[in-house]
Amino acid sequence: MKIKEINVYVCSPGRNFVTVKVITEEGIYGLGDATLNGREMAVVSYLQEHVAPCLIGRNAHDIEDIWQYLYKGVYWRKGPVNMAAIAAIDMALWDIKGKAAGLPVYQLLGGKSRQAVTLYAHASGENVEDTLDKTEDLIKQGFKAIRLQSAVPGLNVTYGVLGDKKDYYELQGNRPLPPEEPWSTQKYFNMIEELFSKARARFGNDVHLLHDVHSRLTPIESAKLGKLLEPYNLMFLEDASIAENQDSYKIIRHHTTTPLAIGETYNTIWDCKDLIQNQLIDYLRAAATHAGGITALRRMADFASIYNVKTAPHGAPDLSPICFAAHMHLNIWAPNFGIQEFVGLGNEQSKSIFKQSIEVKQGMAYVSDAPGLGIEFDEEAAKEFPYKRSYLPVSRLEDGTVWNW
Ligand code: CS2
Ligand code: MG
Repeated sequence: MKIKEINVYVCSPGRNFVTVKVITEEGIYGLGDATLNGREMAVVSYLQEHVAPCLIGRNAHDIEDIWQYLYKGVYWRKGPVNMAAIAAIDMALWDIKGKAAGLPVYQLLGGKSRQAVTLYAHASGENVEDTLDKTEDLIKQGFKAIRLQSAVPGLNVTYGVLGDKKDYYELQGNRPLPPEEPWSTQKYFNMIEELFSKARARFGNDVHLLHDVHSRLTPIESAKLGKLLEPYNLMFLEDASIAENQDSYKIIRHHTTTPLAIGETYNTIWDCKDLIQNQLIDYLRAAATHAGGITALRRMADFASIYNVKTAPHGAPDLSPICFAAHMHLNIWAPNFGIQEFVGLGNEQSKSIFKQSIEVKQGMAYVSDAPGLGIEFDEEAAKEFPYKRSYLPVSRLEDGTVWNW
């Protein structure tokens, strides 16, 4: 099963996606996602110039050896560009192995630990009532877990809130330069408890509620928020604070029982090893595309399971349907799977490019038994949507200081 060709595609059906196709001499090919929002072309050139030439002629079945070769062989290991490139190759090799075996990837991991994957959907509104109305719609669609985000009065834009945009693609897809967005922790604290107290009053205690702080708070502010929201029994508070200093989560953990989730920006187990083994978090949000693929996420899931940490893979609009497909196989297998973020199966343009076999019903996702990852990529359709440089926003405090977006 020798690797004959590696192609890298960048398309922009509303937002940029980087797709890798590994083709073997037998004609079996695999797909991987290498999308790094705002830095896509760095990964494209990394793959084309530095990774692909080394892999031609290698045995596509040697997934682990190729992973180790790309991880240790670069010398300058870790980091978002390295690991997105390794991730895409890795996903493609698992896809190939599944197709060659005639089995879905989850069977190669160890089979099903459940029949379906629980999803959490996004409710974001211009104010508390608008967010709660959107929450009600999602509950009616059968979702059992919902992430609530609401605009912050006094700030002209807030993370996760669409504003006048019709969807995340329009919100994030066309930023020729980084927009600058304001942040005020005080204004945020003035509104956040109302969001969840009114949500529990309106919907009761059965629905799981989640919230993404998006790294905006210091550890002690996160501790204060966790305590403040304890009466509302969140499933988890995500990215309460940046954890480049993993010890900082000891401050949060000391003060609150609100479960904590983190990890969507992590590239290796080293970014979260201390958080996990010191049981400072409850959910690990690492994404296959950002953290080195299926091989890496399987290892991280096993490590996390030793410390009662569950997986809750990132599922934002800037991860391609190929990454979502990879997560589905990991999620249906992982004994310590917690929940999967879900922002829909894409827009009409992306659906014309990425043909997936996942079924979503009543807030649950069902992986197909198609061999490999169970997804196809239409190269011709992708050509209709060429790459457009686009950036993530930059956050500034009201005094102008750059902050965590
Ligand atoms: C967010 C992401 O979904 C989430 O949890 O944190 O949408 C994040 O903002 C994007 O992935 C950034 O590109
Ligand atoms: Mg997040």
